[in-house]
Amino acid sequence: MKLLVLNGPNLNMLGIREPAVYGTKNYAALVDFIEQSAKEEGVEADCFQSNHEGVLVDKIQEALGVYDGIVINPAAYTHTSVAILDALKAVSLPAVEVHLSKVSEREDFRQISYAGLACLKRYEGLGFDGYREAIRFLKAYCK
Ligand code: CA2
Repeated sequence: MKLLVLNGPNLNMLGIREPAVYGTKNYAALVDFIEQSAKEEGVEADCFQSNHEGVLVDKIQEALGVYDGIVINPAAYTHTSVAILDALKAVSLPAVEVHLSKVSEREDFRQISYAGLACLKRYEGLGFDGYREAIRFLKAYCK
């Protein structure tokens, strides 16, 4: 089983600013954590991060026929991107939304999730652990 793990804009800045919201560990540590979690679950996972909406859309489209599922933290594009929603719908792969912070308890403008409309499940506020939960969920779902 092969999963694509997508991270959106500014997540490459993890550990550099806003440690109270996003933690102190950096993006490389997140990738290590995801790869380790996938290995423990006997799943293959490829991680990709971009600050660009269209690049994320391209990656989702290219996932068709290659991956069994998508774990996505669209970051700020969560709340704005109909293009990412449409891409997820277009490929129709099982997808899970992850957020490091507890988005549902944050600002009003973060309360809409377009990508979430095409996702089977959401993990929020669990920090890195949300990605492991998403991998576990997709492994069980795809059985
Ligand atoms: O909680 C999450 O994972 C978010 O997807 C993170 C996004 C935010 O726009 C979403 O509402 C919730 C922001 C990612 C920015 O990450 C930073 C990391 C370090 C310093 C500044 C931003």
